[in-house]
Amino acid sequence: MNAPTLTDGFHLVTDALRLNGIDTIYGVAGIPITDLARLAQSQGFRYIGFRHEQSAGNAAAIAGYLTQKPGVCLTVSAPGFLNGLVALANATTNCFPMILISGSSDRAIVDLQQGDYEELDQMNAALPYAKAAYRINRPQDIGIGVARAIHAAVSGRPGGVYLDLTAEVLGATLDAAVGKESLIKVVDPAPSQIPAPESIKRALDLLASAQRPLILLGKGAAYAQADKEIRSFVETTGIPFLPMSMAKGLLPDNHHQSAAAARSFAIGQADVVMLVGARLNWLLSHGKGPLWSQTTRFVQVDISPTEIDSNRAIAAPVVGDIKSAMSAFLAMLKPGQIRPNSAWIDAIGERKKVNIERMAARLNADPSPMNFSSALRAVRNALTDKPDVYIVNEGANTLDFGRNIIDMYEPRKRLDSGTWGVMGIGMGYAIGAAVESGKPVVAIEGDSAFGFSGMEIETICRYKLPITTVIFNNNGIYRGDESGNEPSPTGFINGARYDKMIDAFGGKGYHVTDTVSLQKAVKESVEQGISSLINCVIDPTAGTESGHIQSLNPKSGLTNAS
Ligand code: ADP
Ligand code: TZD
Ligand code: MG
Repeated sequence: MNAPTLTDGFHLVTDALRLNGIDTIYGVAGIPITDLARLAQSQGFRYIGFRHEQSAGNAAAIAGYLTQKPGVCLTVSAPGFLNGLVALANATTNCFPMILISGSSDRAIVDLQQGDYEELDQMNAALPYAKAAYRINRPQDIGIGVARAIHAAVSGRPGGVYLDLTAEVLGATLDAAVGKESLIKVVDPAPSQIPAPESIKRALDLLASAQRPLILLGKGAAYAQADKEIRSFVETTGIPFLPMSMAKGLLPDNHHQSAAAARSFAIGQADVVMLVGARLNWLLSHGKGPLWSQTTRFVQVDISPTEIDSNRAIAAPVVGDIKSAMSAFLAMLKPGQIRPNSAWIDAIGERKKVNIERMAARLNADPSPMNFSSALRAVRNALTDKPDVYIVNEGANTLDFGRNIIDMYEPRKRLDSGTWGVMGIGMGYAIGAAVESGKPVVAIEGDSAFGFSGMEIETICRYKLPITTVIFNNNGIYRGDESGNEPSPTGFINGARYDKMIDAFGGKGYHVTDTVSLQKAVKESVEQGISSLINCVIDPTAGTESGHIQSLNPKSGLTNAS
């Protein structure tokens, strides 16, 4: 009798991923997953090897956001896993679906804490930071483990899932036929969640009773890929809308119903606000304080029932997925049922005009050295005829000015520091966006922000990705004008030439000190689809501490601090 054909854990993992349509892996190789990465690549997976797991994880997370399929990050045990965990936690916080797969050491030794190579109880370390965490202990469970991870990542509110693969499981063999039988192709892992018709009616009635309604679109709305339905609801009702930063472009920023240039006014004066895939967290002042009126009533469309009433009372919760919810609104809406007061539309229009005029003076100035406004104007002008370019943006002032000045015209094109205001997502997000879309990316980076993932420019050059990284170099965190005997806590080397870094890897470096050269460099780099790094010199005194969120810095409790 012939011996049975065998398979092993490595093959079962790639088989299970491929069966579920996963074709890209972002990772850093090493014990015990090097052969898994090699095998995946030899089988036709796109394997993108990074210099640090956090960036690989960030790439996987943004891939999940852009595609609604979980992005996969592969790491080694303990330290590699922990490096990746930051990205997993960030993905969970931002509601992006991703799966962190890490190899782990011998369980028997780990559990008795006998000091194995890279020993750590990874599953339990991941649990508090992930939407779910699973460990696979037997090769015949790999199919189930992968299926559970996919369901957990994309169902309901998406998030990060940790999947632990012991070295033992990877190497273990199994009868190939038994192995094949054990695999699961998941069916409908992110099922439509149809909101109750009475919740739709309640919300429409509330909106119909409003004089001054406002729609607030968040990145959950962008993630939902309900672009047509959202636009149709906004345009049919005529309600002014405001995008949160990553929802910019869901409707174009130059849309006549956008209230972005009158944001505080619109939020403060609205009598009914409809939140669509946006949480009332710190980014919206928790719905409290001077920005908000205490009498405003809310509609909230969200897939997570426990989000409702988390910060303010929600008069009309609509729990369901946004695509189903917006379709249900459109189906139930009667012609002319919702009509914002024309005085409200006019007041927003007036306010927009005044604010845009006020901003124009600052935007059109040409100081030397450049400041944030003038440099961003140059980047914006380089991209006006290129709406399909992805924008990645992080930093403090670089982020705050960037959000306001760079207009977006297409959905899911703006990727930024997000819910945590985290630094370090830049190169990972840029690589993930370029790999998934094949489109050019412009990463607009504070010099500090860039430093967190800057080594990945080697990765960018190695894979010849069309990523233009623009470093807003003001010599430090927030600004760079402090001088003293020692380097200040926020200062960096003055006049650093970041552009020279990319020379080491064969990319193109630019050093620019004026808006004309900046605009030209961005345009050229994007049009040629090259990997480039633009060192953009910004006035070191131009930034403010903590950008627009200075108020979040704690103040000393000592009234007469000595
Ligand atoms: P922003 O930072 O842009 O305000 P948040 O990340 O705070 O956005 O909010 C996103 C919200 O969208 C989360 O509460 C999440 O539960 C919700 N969400 C994500 N995907 C969907 C979906 N497909 N349908 C409905 N709600 C969703
Ligand atoms: N570490 C991490 C992971 N995230 C953070 N948000 C911070 C530290 C604190 N931090 C900010 O909130 S913004 C910022 C840091 C270090 C950098 C700001 O400097 P920059 O941007 O050079 O990136 P600007 O343009 O100089 O303001
Ligand atoms: Mg800086």
